[in-house]
Amino acid sequence: MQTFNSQLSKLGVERGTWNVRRFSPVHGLGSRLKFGDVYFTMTSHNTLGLLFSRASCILVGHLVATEVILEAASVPIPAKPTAVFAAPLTGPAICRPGYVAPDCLVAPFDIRGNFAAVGNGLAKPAVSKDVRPDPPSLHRPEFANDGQYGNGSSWVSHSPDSWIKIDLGKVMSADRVRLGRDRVGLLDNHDPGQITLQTALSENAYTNGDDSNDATEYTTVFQTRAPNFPGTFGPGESLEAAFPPVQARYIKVQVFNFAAALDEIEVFGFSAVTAKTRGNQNAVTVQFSQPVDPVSATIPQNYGISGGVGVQGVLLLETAKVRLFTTPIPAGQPYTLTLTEIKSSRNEDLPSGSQLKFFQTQSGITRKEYQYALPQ
Ligand SMILES: [Ca+2]
Ligand SMILES: [Ca+2]
Repeated sequence: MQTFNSQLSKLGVERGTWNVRRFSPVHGLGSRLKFGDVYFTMTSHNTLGLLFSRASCILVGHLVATEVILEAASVPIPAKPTAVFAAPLTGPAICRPGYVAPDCLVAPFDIRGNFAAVGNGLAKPAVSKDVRPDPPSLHRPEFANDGQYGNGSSWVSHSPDSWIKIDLGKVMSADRVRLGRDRVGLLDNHDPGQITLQTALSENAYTNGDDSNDATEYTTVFQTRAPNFPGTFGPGESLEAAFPPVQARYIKVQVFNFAAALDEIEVFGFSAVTAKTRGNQNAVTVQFSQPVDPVSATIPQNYGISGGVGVQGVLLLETAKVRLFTTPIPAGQPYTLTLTEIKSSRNEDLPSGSQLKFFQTQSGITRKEYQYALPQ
């Protein structure tokens, strides 16, 4: 590991990607630092991902720093989370007693296929570095994977660059993590700042406040950076971070901002992601999160469509995408696709009860796909 340790004004920095290992400003949070022609706002004292445009460094504004240590970063390419639909609610939103809406609201949601949800029987309640102490009945680490959305069931950090970890209960093949701030009352504050996701196969101490050995136990699988990601959630927004499938038992989420709020952390593995007709009257294209087993994924009987639509054939379009050839799919109504008995190329099962909703419509379509030959 290459380390720079220098007075800022004398610092010569090579082009590349670096983490700020230690930063000792006389003026604190919010100070601005300029490297070449790229500005960074310092919101914490460590692990800030920086991309330097050239090998120079000057002081800007009132920033006075006494020391900076930079380490070459062994992190993935800056990644961008995708806005996705939140899981559907499965019950009414209720107000935790003693508080008013929208702060108090909690609501259960569909936890099928979600490795992190305690209610699915394996995962353990989340543990965190710290938690906002007030009000304790609305913010707790274990609320980050209790199967309920809403500020009234959230974790809020209590330091910059804090973390929260979830024990999935056993080693799973994970490929996506979904995060949000408030999927019930649509509060739009306490943004996370930049987010780092790490996974581990083992933990020496899965306990609140304990991150001993984490540096050797955990591997980064996803890390956001400006300007790819502004570090904010929109009102009610769910963001999904997808990464190559990784064997993991522990998921660690690090959030950059002080008082960052997460109402739930959801973790997924092999699953069906989207079903779209693409304007085709006799076909549905299904995208999976990982490559599929070409045998089980091309058996028509493993797919069922509501509304009396029959599946007559299945074509493997790509390693993780199939096209179902169907009886006519009348326009103007929603359908539910149910998937069973399908395995990934790594021989993992789809979560039981896997379903996708899709619409057949001829309006607003910007891309249409057709298939002229039925599979043999
Ligand atoms: Ca929750
Ligand atoms: Ca540890």
